[in-house]
Amino acid sequence: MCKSPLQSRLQSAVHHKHRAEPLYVTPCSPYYAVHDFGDLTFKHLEKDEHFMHVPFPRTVGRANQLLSGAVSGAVGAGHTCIMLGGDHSLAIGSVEGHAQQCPDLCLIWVDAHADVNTPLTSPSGNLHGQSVAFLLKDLQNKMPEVPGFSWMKPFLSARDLVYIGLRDVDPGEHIILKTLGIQYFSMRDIDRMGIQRVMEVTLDHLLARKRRPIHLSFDIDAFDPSLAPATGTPVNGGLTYREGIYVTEEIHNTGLLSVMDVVEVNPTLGATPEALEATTSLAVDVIASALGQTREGAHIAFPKIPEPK
Ligand code: EXY
Ligand code: MN
Ligand code: MN
Ligand code: MN
Repeated sequence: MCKSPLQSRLQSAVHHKHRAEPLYVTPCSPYYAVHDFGDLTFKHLEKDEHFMHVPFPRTVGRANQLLSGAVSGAVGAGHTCIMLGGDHSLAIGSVEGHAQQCPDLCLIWVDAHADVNTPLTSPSGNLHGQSVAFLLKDLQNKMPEVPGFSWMKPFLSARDLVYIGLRDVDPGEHIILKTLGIQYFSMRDIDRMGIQRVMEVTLDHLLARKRRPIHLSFDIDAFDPSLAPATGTPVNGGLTYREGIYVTEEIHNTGLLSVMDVVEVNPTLGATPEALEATTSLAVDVIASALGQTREGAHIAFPKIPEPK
């Protein structure tokens, strides 16, 4: 099977560090048994007219329905699940499938964008900028019925969601964030508070009442474009490497990571092989640190300092 650059890098990284195969992971410290559930094949539906100015609603809806089943199956079988995108509209199916197994999940959305437009606020119509609106119960009466999505109902409460890394929010999204009282940390907040405090408040907000499964939806465009250039909607002024890895380390340390999406890595948009390699290897580091790779080297037990014979 031909693997994407990200899959190959992940495979060798995970192989090297944990003697395993990707992509669904069952923790059994310090090693992981990893099972690759393979790629999902999505058919482009032929009769799929725009809904308002939203392109391909039925095709995207059907793809998400399939993905939802795959994620639900993986989580139901006891795996920690890593979903590699692909477009961030795939988070609709990923979070929905996760919620089938873990209805009390909470969601951490790391992104330059809020992806919470409804079809009525979206400037582009693109569904990758609307994923969260399909999930939120609190927005239900503001969402039209989009063809292709009748298989799902919104299930997430606004208080169960935190954003990190925002810096390109549409005015219609801003009013949604404020009206629903969603907790978010923009890049300005990160500049002001520091990433350590941001993570403390994030985890406190989501977990203080109850420890519960975390869904981490990580859009690679949360990073600065100098680090992750091979992506569709880069925005200047993003997370540094250290800030991004700190986010995933802290999430790992909760012991509650249940499903992780890594999305918007787009190999076709790497201007050079180096730009592509930089983006994919960053994605690998994000995944590895979310799964417990530490900067201190503590992720593999090394029993004692070897002595010369
Ligand atoms: N907010 C803009 C829109 O809705 O069209 C741009 C969205 C980009 C979404 C990327 C995946 O995070
Ligand atoms: Mn996209
Ligand atoms: Mn996104
Ligand atoms: Mn984004």
